[in-house]
Amino acid sequence: MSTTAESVTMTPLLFSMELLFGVFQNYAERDGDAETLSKSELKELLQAELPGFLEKCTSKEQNIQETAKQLILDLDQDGDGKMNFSEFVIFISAFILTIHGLDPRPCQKTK
Ligand SMILES: [Ca+2]
Repeated sequence: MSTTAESVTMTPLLFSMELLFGVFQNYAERDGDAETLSKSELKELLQAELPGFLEKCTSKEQNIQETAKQLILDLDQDGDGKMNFSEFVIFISAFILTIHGLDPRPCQKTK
């Protein structure tokens, strides 16, 4: 499989990178700003693509919307109140480490 007319060999890593960017864009473009995930776009992405994650990270005092908002606040390096792709990748990398047992506290990671 190749990506462009340049006939780049599609490796598993390149394929994963394209998939990750595609998932981000699919949700980010819903409000017309395809470069960032709003709080509600992030909530939709997490509920569809990482089922159970928001629920697991939501305390009794919070609702899921507040958890999504807190995730953005915790990861928001540029302070725009939204999640850009770089911030999304930081979140996903923490999640991958958790899956592989290298980070035992996925929800705390963002705090
Ligand atoms: Ca958006």
